Amino acid sequence: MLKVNDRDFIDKDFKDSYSIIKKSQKILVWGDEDADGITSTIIILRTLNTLGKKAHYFIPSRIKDGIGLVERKVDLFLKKDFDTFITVDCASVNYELIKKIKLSDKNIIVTDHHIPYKKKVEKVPYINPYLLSSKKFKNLSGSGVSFIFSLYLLKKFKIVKDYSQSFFYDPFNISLAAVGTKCDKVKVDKTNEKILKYYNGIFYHIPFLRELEFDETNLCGVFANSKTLSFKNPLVEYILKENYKKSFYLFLKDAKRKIENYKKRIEKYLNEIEKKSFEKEKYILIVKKNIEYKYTGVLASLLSKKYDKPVCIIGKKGKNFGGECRFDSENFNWLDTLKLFENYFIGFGGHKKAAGFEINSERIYEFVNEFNNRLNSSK
Ligand SMILES: [Mn+2]
Repeated sequence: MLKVNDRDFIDKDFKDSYSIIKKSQKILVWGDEDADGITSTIIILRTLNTLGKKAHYFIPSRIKDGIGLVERKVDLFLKKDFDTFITVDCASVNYELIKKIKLSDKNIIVTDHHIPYKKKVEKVPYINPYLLSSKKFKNLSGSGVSFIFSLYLLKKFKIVKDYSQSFFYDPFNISLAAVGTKCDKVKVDKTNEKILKYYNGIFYHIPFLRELEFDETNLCGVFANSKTLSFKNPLVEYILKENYKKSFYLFLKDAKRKIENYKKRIEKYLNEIEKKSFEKEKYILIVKKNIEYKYTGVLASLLSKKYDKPVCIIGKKGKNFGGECRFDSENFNWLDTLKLFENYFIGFGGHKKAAGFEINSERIYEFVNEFNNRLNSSK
């Protein structure tokens, strides 16, 4: 069991969150479309339900809306009768939209584990390990943050007497926190170790996962690939309603099959690509016209780790081609590197470690030549 005490919740943000939730009539939980985002959403919804609070959720579609608070959807929800937003696993960096929500006379509580780069917005509680005092919370995933927040709330609302009762109050929530922790691949420190102990519980709470012989990889895959469709997220819907009927079984079966196919595809492409040797190159740039764009990021990431070099893979993207470039190193910047070639691109963007571009098929070989001339032929 994870042992916490009042000192772990000493920051004013906890108390302020409590006051906000206490007077809230209708809450919107704003999640994130990945494994710890989805599990966080369910954890907070279950907790609010225990507290007797009316709550709904929204998980933006990463493809259609983006990540975190996104203006179009914020505007839409500001028109509805929610008086409080609670973000989970996101929004630490959405300063302007947080201000917008505050200006509309609504409350917002940010719960997240991503690094904030500026000062917090005034009068907004942030439950974020980077901003909290307790060192125990340092490496929590988004779902870990939601879970410790729920430990606090259950005691504060006097649903339980102490934190150990809080911990075991909703065993499903511990398992969900463990799934998010595992799938988000956060550092396994003492706190996370204690949460991860309850990982196997998920197979008891959702017996279909056991029947369908899910393992860690495809379990994380299913939680990370539950896509929002017309404001609903299938996995959240099934789990929250504890609707363990045939349709849920079929949903899981289909999701597992898709993930396994994806994995097979990736392995096949890696085999094809690695027929060539990359020992000499400083930068690896590969054009694979038969590979669909959606695989290029994962492939580039796997290869860059394996060869410890910057890697870019170009694949088919609609009627054009798209490249995804990866390298996890502090001394390298893919975005700056791509800027050198921007004349070749229809568009490009990203950040240091991951960037991408779109290119017209006629220009690919010109680009590849110049890329190799400038970056791979020297010495
Ligand atoms: Mn997340």
